[in-house]
Amino acid sequence: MSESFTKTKLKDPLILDLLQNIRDHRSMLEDLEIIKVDPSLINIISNEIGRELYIENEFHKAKGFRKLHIEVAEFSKNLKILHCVFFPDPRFDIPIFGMDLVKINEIVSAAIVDLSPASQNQGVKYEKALSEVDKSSFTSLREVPNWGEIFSKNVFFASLKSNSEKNDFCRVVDQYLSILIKLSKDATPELNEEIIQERIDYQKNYCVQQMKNEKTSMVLLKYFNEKWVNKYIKTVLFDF
Ligand code: BLA
Repeated sequence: MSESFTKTKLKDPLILDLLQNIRDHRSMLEDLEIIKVDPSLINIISNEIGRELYIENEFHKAKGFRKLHIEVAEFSKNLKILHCVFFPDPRFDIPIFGMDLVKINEIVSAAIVDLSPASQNQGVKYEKALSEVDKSSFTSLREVPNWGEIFSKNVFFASLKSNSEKNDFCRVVDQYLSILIKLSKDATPELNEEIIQERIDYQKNYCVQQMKNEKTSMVLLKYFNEKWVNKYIKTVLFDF
Protein backbone atom coordinates (compact mmCIF):
# COMPACT_ATOMS: atom_id res chain seq x y z
CA MET A 1 0.00 0.00 0.00
CA SER A 2 2.75 2.46 0.93
CA GLU A 3 4.38 1.41 -2.31
CA SER A 4 1.42 2.55 -4.39
CA PHE A 5 1.26 5.72 -2.39
CA THR A 6 4.90 6.74 -2.90
CA LYS A 7 4.20 6.45 -6.58
CA THR A 8 1.33 8.90 -6.20
CA LYS A 9 1.09 11.22 -9.16
CA LEU A 10 0.78 14.06 -6.70
CA LYS A 11 4.29 15.49 -6.63
CA ASP A 12 3.66 18.42 -4.37
CA PRO A 13 6.75 18.66 -2.09
CA LEU A 14 4.92 20.05 0.95
CA ILE A 15 2.19 17.41 0.77
CA LEU A 16 4.76 14.65 0.24
CA ASP A 17 6.79 15.84 3.25
CA LEU A 18 3.74 15.91 5.49
CA LEU A 19 2.58 12.57 4.16
CA GLN A 20 5.94 10.96 4.88
CA ASN A 21 5.95 12.38 8.37
CA ILE A 22 2.43 11.19 9.14
CA ARG A 23 3.25 7.72 7.83
CA ASP A 24 6.47 7.58 9.88
CA HIS A 25 4.49 8.29 13.04
CA ARG A 26 1.76 5.85 12.05
CA SER A 27 4.37 3.12 11.60
CA MET A 28 5.29 3.47 15.28
CA LEU A 29 1.84 2.31 16.41
CA GLU A 30 1.38 -1.20 17.72
CA ASP A 31 -0.68 -3.79 15.83
CA LEU A 32 -0.89 -1.60 12.72
CA GLU A 33 -3.17 -3.19 10.13
CA ILE A 34 -4.73 -2.14 6.85
CA ILE A 35 -8.53 -1.88 7.02
CA LYS A 36 -10.13 -3.55 4.01
CA VAL A 37 -12.56 -1.23 2.28
CA ASP A 38 -14.40 -1.17 -1.03
CA PRO A 39 -11.57 -0.77 -3.61
CA SER A 40 -13.61 1.85 -5.47
CA LEU A 41 -13.00 4.13 -2.46
CA ILE A 42 -9.20 3.75 -2.44
CA ASN A 43 -8.33 5.30 -5.79
CA ILE A 44 -10.77 7.64 -7.43
CA ILE A 45 -9.54 9.02 -10.72
CA SER A 46 -11.14 10.96 -13.55
CA ASN A 47 -9.40 12.44 -16.58
CA GLU A 48 -12.28 14.47 -17.91
CA ILE A 49 -10.77 17.72 -19.24
CA GLY A 50 -11.29 20.59 -16.80
CA ARG A 51 -12.70 18.20 -14.20
CA GLU A 52 -9.66 16.06 -13.58
CA LEU A 53 -9.82 14.33 -10.27
CA TYR A 54 -7.38 12.27 -8.29
CA ILE A 55 -8.09 10.89 -4.81
CA GLU A 56 -6.05 8.33 -2.87
CA ASN A 57 -7.10 6.98 0.49
CA GLU A 58 -5.30 4.91 3.10
CA PHE A 59 -7.17 3.23 5.95
CA HIS A 60 -5.44 1.53 8.85
CA LYS A 61 -6.21 0.61 12.42
CA ALA A 62 -3.85 0.03 15.35
CA LYS A 63 -3.84 -0.48 19.08
CA GLY A 64 -5.76 2.50 20.48
CA PHE A 65 -7.13 3.60 17.10
CA ARG A 66 -10.27 2.44 15.33
CA LYS A 67 -9.44 4.25 12.10
CA LEU A 68 -6.31 5.96 10.78
CA HIS A 69 -7.32 7.74 7.60
CA ILE A 70 -5.09 9.66 5.21
CA GLU A 71 -6.40 11.18 2.00
CA VAL A 72 -4.49 12.93 -0.75
CA ALA A 73 -6.51 14.64 -3.45
CA GLU A 74 -6.13 16.88 -6.45
CA PHE A 75 -9.08 18.57 -8.15
CA SER A 76 -8.90 20.16 -11.62
CA LYS A 77 -5.09 20.24 -11.37
CA ASN A 78 -5.17 23.29 -9.10
CA LEU A 79 -6.74 22.36 -5.77
CA LYS A 80 -4.66 19.99 -3.67
CA ILE A 81 -5.73 18.56 -0.33
CA LEU A 82 -4.07 16.51 2.35
CA HIS A 83 -6.66 15.34 4.85
CA CYS A 84 -5.94 13.15 7.83
CA VAL A 85 -7.96 12.03 10.84
CA PHE A 86 -6.85 9.45 13.37
CA PHE A 87 -9.96 8.33 15.26
CA PRO A 88 -9.18 6.69 18.61
CA ASP A 89 -10.70 3.41 19.74
CA PRO A 90 -13.21 4.73 22.33
CA ARG A 91 -11.95 2.24 24.89
CA PHE A 92 -8.75 4.31 25.05
CA ASP A 93 -8.32 7.82 26.38
CA ILE A 94 -6.69 9.24 23.26
CA PRO A 95 -7.61 12.51 21.48
CA ILE A 96 -8.60 12.77 17.81
CA PHE A 97 -5.72 13.81 15.58
CA GLY A 98 -7.01 15.88 12.67
CA MET A 99 -5.25 17.87 9.99
CA ASP A 100 -6.23 19.48 6.74
CA LEU A 101 -4.08 21.25 4.20
CA VAL A 102 -5.73 23.09 1.32
CA LYS A 103 -3.48 24.35 -1.44
CA ILE A 104 -4.88 26.36 -4.32
CA ASN A 105 -2.22 26.63 -7.03
CA GLU A 106 0.88 27.56 -4.98
CA ILE A 107 -1.00 29.17 -2.09
CA VAL A 108 -1.67 27.22 1.12
CA SER A 109 -4.92 28.91 2.09
CA ALA A 110 -5.69 26.61 5.01
CA ALA A 111 -3.35 24.58 7.20
CA ILE A 112 -4.94 23.17 10.31
CA VAL A 113 -3.80 20.65 12.88
CA ASP A 114 -5.22 19.65 16.25
CA LEU A 115 -5.47 16.98 18.91
CA SER A 116 -9.17 17.38 19.62
CA PRO A 117 -10.74 16.17 22.85
CA ALA A 118 -12.49 12.79 22.61
CA SER A 119 -13.75 12.80 26.20
CA GLN A 120 -14.55 15.20 29.02
CA ASN A 121 -11.55 16.83 30.70
CA GLN A 122 -9.21 14.94 28.42
CA GLY A 123 -7.53 18.18 27.43
CA VAL A 124 -5.77 18.54 30.77
CA LYS A 125 -3.59 15.56 29.90
CA TYR A 126 -1.99 17.12 26.86
CA GLU A 127 -2.92 20.82 26.71
CA LYS A 128 0.35 21.90 28.25
CA ALA A 129 2.40 19.89 25.75
CA LEU A 130 0.43 21.33 22.81
CA SER A 131 0.68 24.88 24.11
CA GLU A 132 4.47 24.52 24.34
CA VAL A 133 4.79 23.77 20.62
CA ASP A 134 6.31 26.95 19.16
CA LYS A 135 3.86 28.68 16.79
CA SER A 136 5.33 32.17 17.08
CA SER A 137 6.67 32.44 13.53
CA PHE A 138 3.38 32.40 11.63
CA THR A 139 2.11 35.66 10.14
CA SER A 140 -1.40 34.71 8.97
CA LEU A 141 -3.29 32.90 11.69
CA ARG A 142 -6.96 32.27 10.88
CA GLU A 143 -10.00 32.11 13.07
CA VAL A 144 -11.72 28.76 13.39
CA PRO A 145 -15.35 28.86 12.14
CA ASN A 146 -18.27 28.22 14.54
CA TRP A 147 -18.54 24.50 13.82
CA GLY A 148 -14.89 24.25 14.99
CA GLU A 149 -15.92 24.26 18.68
CA ILE A 150 -14.85 20.60 18.59
CA PHE A 151 -11.21 21.61 18.38
CA SER A 152 -8.91 22.02 21.39
CA LYS A 153 -7.69 25.37 22.72
CA ASN A 154 -4.43 24.67 20.95
CA VAL A 155 -5.81 24.10 17.49
CA PHE A 156 -3.45 25.59 14.94
CA PHE A 157 -5.06 27.24 11.91
CA ALA A 158 -3.29 29.52 9.42
CA SER A 159 -2.56 30.35 5.82
CA LEU A 160 1.07 29.62 4.95
CA LYS A 161 2.77 32.52 3.22
CA SER A 162 6.40 31.48 2.77
CA ASN A 163 8.62 28.42 2.57
CA SER A 164 9.69 29.00 6.13
CA GLU A 165 6.04 28.95 7.26
CA LYS A 166 5.51 25.74 5.29
CA ASN A 167 8.52 24.16 7.03
CA ASP A 168 7.30 25.41 10.39
CA PHE A 169 3.89 23.88 9.79
CA CYS A 170 5.56 20.51 9.08
CA ARG A 171 7.36 20.85 12.41
CA VAL A 172 4.14 21.68 14.28
CA VAL A 173 2.41 18.63 12.73
CA ASP A 174 5.42 16.48 13.66
CA GLN A 175 5.28 17.70 17.27
CA TYR A 176 1.51 17.19 17.56
CA LEU A 177 1.93 13.66 16.21
CA SER A 178 4.77 12.94 18.66
CA ILE A 179 2.48 13.99 21.53
CA LEU A 180 -0.28 11.78 20.14
CA ILE A 181 1.97 8.74 19.81
CA LYS A 182 3.22 9.21 23.35
CA LEU A 183 -0.34 9.49 24.72
CA SER A 184 -1.30 6.35 22.81
CA LYS A 185 1.66 4.40 24.23
CA ASP A 186 0.59 5.31 27.76
CA ALA A 187 -3.11 4.52 27.24
CA THR A 188 -4.74 1.41 28.62
CA PRO A 189 -8.23 0.14 27.72
CA GLU A 190 -11.19 1.28 29.79
CA LEU A 191 -13.85 -1.20 30.89
CA ASN A 192 -16.50 1.18 32.23
CA GLU A 193 -19.28 1.23 29.60
CA GLU A 194 -20.48 4.71 30.57
CA ILE A 195 -17.06 6.21 29.99
CA ILE A 196 -16.76 4.40 26.67
CA GLN A 197 -20.21 5.63 25.63
CA GLU A 198 -19.25 9.20 26.46
CA ARG A 199 -16.21 8.89 24.20
CA ILE A 200 -18.37 7.45 21.40
CA ASP A 201 -20.64 10.48 21.76
CA TYR A 202 -17.63 12.82 21.54
CA GLN A 203 -16.53 11.20 18.26
CA LYS A 204 -20.08 11.43 16.90
CA ASN A 205 -20.18 15.09 17.76
CA TYR A 206 -16.77 15.64 16.14
CA CYS A 207 -18.10 14.11 12.91
CA VAL A 208 -21.42 15.97 13.04
CA GLN A 209 -19.58 19.28 13.43
CA GLN A 210 -17.07 18.50 10.65
CA MET A 211 -20.01 17.78 8.35
CA LYS A 212 -21.12 21.37 8.85
CA ASN A 213 -18.03 22.53 6.94
CA GLU A 214 -19.66 23.34 3.63
CA LYS A 215 -16.28 23.86 2.01
CA THR A 216 -15.67 20.11 1.97
CA SER A 217 -18.99 19.23 0.36
CA MET A 218 -18.85 22.17 -2.07
CA VAL A 219 -15.67 20.83 -3.62
CA LEU A 220 -16.92 17.25 -3.84
CA LEU A 221 -20.28 18.32 -5.32
CA LYS A 222 -18.49 19.78 -8.32
CA TYR A 223 -17.33 16.26 -9.23
CA PHE A 224 -19.95 13.88 -7.83
CA ASN A 225 -23.70 13.76 -7.28
CA GLU A 226 -25.24 14.52 -3.91
CA LYS A 227 -25.92 10.90 -3.04
CA TRP A 228 -22.30 9.93 -3.63
CA VAL A 229 -20.97 12.93 -1.70
CA ASN A 230 -23.20 12.22 1.31
CA LYS A 231 -22.10 8.61 1.36
CA TYR A 232 -18.43 9.56 1.00
CA ILE A 233 -18.60 12.11 3.82
CA LYS A 234 -20.51 9.76 6.13
CA THR A 235 -18.51 6.61 5.48
CA VAL A 236 -15.02 7.65 4.41
CA LEU A 237 -14.34 11.04 6.01
CA PHE A 238 -16.46 11.24 9.14
CA ASP A 239 -18.04 7.89 10.02
CA PHE A 240 -19.12 7.02 13.52
C1 BLA B 1 -11.40 24.52 4.75
N1 BLA B 1 -11.62 22.47 3.30
C2 BLA B 1 -11.50 23.82 3.51
C3 BLA B 1 -11.52 24.49 2.25
C4 BLA B 1 -11.64 23.53 1.27
C5 BLA B 1 -11.71 22.28 1.92
C6 BLA B 1 -11.70 23.77 -0.23
C7 BLA B 1 -11.45 26.00 2.06
C8 BLA B 1 -10.04 26.49 2.15
C9 BLA B 1 -9.91 27.76 2.92
O1 BLA B 1 -10.78 28.11 3.74
O2 BLA B 1 -8.88 28.43 2.72
C10 BLA B 1 -11.91 21.07 1.22
N2 BLA B 1 -10.97 19.43 2.80
C11 BLA B 1 -11.63 19.77 1.66
C12 BLA B 1 -11.96 18.54 0.98
C13 BLA B 1 -11.51 17.52 1.78
C14 BLA B 1 -10.89 18.08 2.90
C15 BLA B 1 -12.65 18.47 -0.33
O3 BLA B 1 -10.35 17.42 3.79
C16 BLA B 1 -11.55 16.06 1.64
C17 BLA B 1 -12.02 15.42 0.61
N3 BLA B 1 -11.31 19.76 7.44
C18 BLA B 1 -11.13 18.42 7.54
C19 BLA B 1 -10.43 18.16 8.77
C20 BLA B 1 -10.19 19.37 9.37
C21 BLA B 1 -10.75 20.37 8.51
C22 BLA B 1 -10.06 16.80 9.24
O4 BLA B 1 -11.51 17.59 6.72
C23 BLA B 1 -9.53 19.70 10.62
C24 BLA B 1 -8.99 18.84 11.47
C25 BLA B 1 -10.68 21.73 8.74
N4 BLA B 1 -10.99 22.77 6.52
C26 BLA B 1 -10.97 22.80 7.86
C27 BLA B 1 -11.22 24.15 8.31
C28 BLA B 1 -11.42 24.92 7.18
C29 BLA B 1 -11.27 24.04 6.06
C30 BLA B 1 -11.25 24.61 9.76
C31 BLA B 1 -11.74 26.40 7.12
C32 BLA B 1 -13.22 26.55 7.05
C33 BLA B 1 -13.66 27.99 7.09
O5 BLA B 1 -12.87 28.88 7.36
O6 BLA B 1 -14.87 28.21 6.86
